[in-house]
Amino acid sequence: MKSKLDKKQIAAILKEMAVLLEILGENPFKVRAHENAARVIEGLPNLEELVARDALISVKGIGEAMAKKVKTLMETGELPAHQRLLEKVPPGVLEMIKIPGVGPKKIRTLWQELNIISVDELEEACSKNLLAELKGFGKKTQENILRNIAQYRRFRERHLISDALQAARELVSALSTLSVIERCDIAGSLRRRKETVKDIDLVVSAAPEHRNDIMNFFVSLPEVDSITMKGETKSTVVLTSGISADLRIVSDDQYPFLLHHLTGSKEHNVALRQHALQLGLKISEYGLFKGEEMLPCNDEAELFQKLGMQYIPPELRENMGEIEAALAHRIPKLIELEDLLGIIHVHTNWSDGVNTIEEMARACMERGYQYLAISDHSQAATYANGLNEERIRQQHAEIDDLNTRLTPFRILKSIECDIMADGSLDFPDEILSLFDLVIVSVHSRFNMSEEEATQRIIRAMENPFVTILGHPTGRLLLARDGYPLNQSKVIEAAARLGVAIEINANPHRLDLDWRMCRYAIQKGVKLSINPDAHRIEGLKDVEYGVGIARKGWVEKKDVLNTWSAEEVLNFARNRHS
Ligand code: DGT
Ligand code: CA
Ligand code: ZN
Repeated sequence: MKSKLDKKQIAAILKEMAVLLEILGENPFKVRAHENAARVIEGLPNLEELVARDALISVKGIGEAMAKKVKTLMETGELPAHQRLLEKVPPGVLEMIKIPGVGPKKIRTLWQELNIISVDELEEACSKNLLAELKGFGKKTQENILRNIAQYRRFRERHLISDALQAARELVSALSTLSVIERCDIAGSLRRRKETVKDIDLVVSAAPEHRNDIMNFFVSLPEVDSITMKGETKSTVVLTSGISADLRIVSDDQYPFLLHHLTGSKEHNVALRQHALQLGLKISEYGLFKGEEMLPCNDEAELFQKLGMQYIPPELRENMGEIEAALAHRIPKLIELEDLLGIIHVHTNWSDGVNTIEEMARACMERGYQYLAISDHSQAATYANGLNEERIRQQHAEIDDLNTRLTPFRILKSIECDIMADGSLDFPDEILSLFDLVIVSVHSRFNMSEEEATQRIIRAMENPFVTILGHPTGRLLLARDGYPLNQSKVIEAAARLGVAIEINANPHRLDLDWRMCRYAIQKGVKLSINPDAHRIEGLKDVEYGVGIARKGWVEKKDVLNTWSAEEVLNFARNRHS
């Protein structure tokens, strides 16, 4: 049987049940049973196998009833007991759990005492000072909650690129079934591959007589939840995913200008218009004009050409020097997805991943890669079932065996080694020397000063067995800012020490940030575009990492995993031999 949910998803449902039970004021033992089970399950390396053998009950912390629940979740993807709880608690009440500082007990009080059933109502109550006198709250808590609601809103207004890109591509492929549509593209920040986006901007060209039909088709697509605005040339809808999408329709001769305008960024547009004015030209979303005369362009490339400059790839359009570079014909040839020869940094079921080493390796082979570096967690990461020395040796034996069977494909032995609070590493050098390459990352003690955190990371990179610094800032997009870090100093140290820096391509991270990538490559630091995949599907995330790299002006030569396995091995060895 293939599980419908992975262990993270199952644990998330159990955690949510614990929260719901506590909000409902149920037996604390029942609450704790769900919390414990969630924690235990997250750490199990072989959940699927245990369930298949009906052996989950033998695991400490899992009772008979809980084992049944987990089995049902695996087999069906849902659980009646969970559904029943959801019916008892209004969605807005549960949503309040997302506000830091607001736990289940507080939510229960707010709901029971003040009848608050949404984040909006909670905010209103705070501004009316209603929480100041409430038992278990007080003035300070009230202020905290207000601040945290503001931050929650700020995050919620934007979306991860992965969610938006998938939704936008589905809309484009639906629209593309209409034969009356001549051209159709994604524009806006999504086309520029910003790390998060406010909305989806789509552009279509078609003859005027077809506009109505196209708009009717667009607003009645199954993924549309509500229509914000419907007009003949512009409509806005909200998708069921909560992302809002704009569609603009123009005639085909105006298409390149509207596409360019809506791709932005606003700052790029303003600067480009400025440049056009110097040539006696005017650009707008409607066209390129010399006086009253319109200068036709077939596509964006021709538009840039008529402005006397090189084509500027969308990712660079942030008014960060791209216009000057295009005028001087110095736009670099940016890295492309096809340039990646190997995958570095994936987790397997040896630590907190879902798939086996062999499954991950075969998935990479099918996708045309030449090598895969397995980087499971190290022993300090107990929550993620990190590997100790003994398990490392066992894992290496398995990799050696697979390598003889899968050749010429190559599995590299790697580890995502925790950086301890003082900047030392989770393993001594004798063990680090067993690996082909070592990634080091921070996963604990985020509450350091900038100075301390920076020193901690630099100290870790000084170890000669370190090959790559993983997700340098530790940020989680739309959820958590990174620890304060002097990124310039870290980059300068990486350059001096010959350590590569990861562009963690997981859409929740995209860390190193693109704004710093450019500084890194200027300093000669190699970047590594890594999916940090915890399951096969995660491998595709490298696409987002490539987008971020392109935004950072990164070329093929700057990226470690555009090299052959042998070259990557040499890079790692050169640091300590
Ligand atoms: P977002 O949606 O916040 O992630 O970022 P964008 O860049 O997609 O922004 P959006 O959706 O508000 O507008 C799409 C594009 O339209 C934007 O990149 C450039 C263009 N645009 C919007 N407002 C202005 C403006 O006031 N002046 C100029 N020149 N262009 C604008
Ligand atoms: Ca947008
Ligand atoms: Zn990590």
